[in-house]
Amino acid sequence: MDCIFCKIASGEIPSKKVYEDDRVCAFCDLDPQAPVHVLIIPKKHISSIMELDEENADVVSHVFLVAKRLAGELGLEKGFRIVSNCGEDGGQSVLHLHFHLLGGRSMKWPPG
Ligand code: DGP
Repeated sequence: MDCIFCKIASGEIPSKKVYEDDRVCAFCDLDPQAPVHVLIIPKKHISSIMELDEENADVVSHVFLVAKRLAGELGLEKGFRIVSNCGEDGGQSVLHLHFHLLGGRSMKWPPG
């Protein structure tokens, strides 16, 4: 499958990985929007939130536990934001489910 994030997960495309286990990996975003901007992805290809179902959704809770762990390791004690853009109006540009972990600065609301 011609998916950038599948290739990052497999190591075919290099990335700055900050976490990896059998189900997920996390790496620094190429175009950081905050001092800490990490993408956490399931290794198995899931296109977006819209492709989640009872069979594959367990990985999402695992992603959040990994996010909590990374927030501690990356010094985000003051807080952070997790974002998953979905579909065209959501601003999703890579069609492999991913969660942005953003921190290291104060976040605005609502996002643009
Ligand atoms: P989204 O717009 O929510 O689909 O976010 C996709 C993010 O992926 C965007 O912030 C930039 C990042 N990105 C795209 N291609 C690469 C890549 O090859 N390597 C890394 N590290 N990040 C990438």
